[in-house]
Amino acid sequence: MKRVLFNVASAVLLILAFGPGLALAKDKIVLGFSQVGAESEWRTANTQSIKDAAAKEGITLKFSDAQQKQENQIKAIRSFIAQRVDVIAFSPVVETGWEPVLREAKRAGIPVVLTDRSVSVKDESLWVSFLGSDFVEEGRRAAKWLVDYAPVKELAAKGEVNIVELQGTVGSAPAIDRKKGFEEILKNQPKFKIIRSQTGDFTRAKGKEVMEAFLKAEGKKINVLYAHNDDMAIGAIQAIEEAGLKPGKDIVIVSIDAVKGAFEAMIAGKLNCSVECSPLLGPQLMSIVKDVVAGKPVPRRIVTEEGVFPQETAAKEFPNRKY
Ligand code: GYE
Repeated sequence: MKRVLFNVASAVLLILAFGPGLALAKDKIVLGFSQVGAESEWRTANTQSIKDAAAKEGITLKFSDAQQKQENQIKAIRSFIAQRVDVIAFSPVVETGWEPVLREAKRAGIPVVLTDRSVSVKDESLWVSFLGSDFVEEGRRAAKWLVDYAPVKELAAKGEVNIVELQGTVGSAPAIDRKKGFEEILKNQPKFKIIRSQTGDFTRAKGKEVMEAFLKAEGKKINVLYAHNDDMAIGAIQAIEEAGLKPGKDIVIVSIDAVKGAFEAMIAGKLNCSVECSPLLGPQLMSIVKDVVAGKPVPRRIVTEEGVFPQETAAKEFPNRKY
């Protein structure tokens, strides 16, 4: 009897000593993350934030870069399902076309968290939480800044303000919403006209190429450039300079993201304003992932907090920027 008791006691001790460790090893959360690509400074910072936060939280991250292609994201998500990861998170390149693959994830019992960009699906039970910015509000902020900017006000007092718009990736949430928010404010401003609008796919190279075409078609008529992200604005700045014009002066430029490259352009006087969109979503994403795995309720929508940075604030703010 004594011996039996002794054995039981040592078994309990063994479990106490190694149990939690064993449990931890087994319970290490596996997160499958499908990223849009590496199209912009914003995206690179976003990827870094996710990788750093996963490492910090001891979450095993399976990371996949879709090179801006929806089909690659669908493949990645299917492979995460096959590997039976604990949670799938992704930043959907476009809004539509996700039902089939999200249904597969649901059937496999794997919760899906949306980060940065949202999807448009009828069945809202296909995802558990969406963490990211309010892109419509960013568009509104860009337009509000523009109509209040003194040199533009002067222009509007004299005549029309001709705007060209560089849109983000066709069908993506930020391109759709940033256009919508901007137009919503300008609707009440009859002097402000969007004379050309085309996609530059959120990249510098495309932003430059499309701006060249705008300049060829409209030349000196262009008063303002609204770019859906800083990278396209930076590409366009090159095109404007090559056309012999002064970016930030001959053409007023407002864009979105507020990445370091935008601050450098503002300090150089070539960009007039950048509306902030934070890519540092990693820490919040990991906390949602942990809660989902623990069966805790998570908010359906978490909106990132952001500001607006006009050129005159750039030099002071630059040292504080983290991306
Ligand atoms: O503004 C742009 C990036 O989805 C918010 O994607 C993101 C956008 C960001 O390529 O630079």
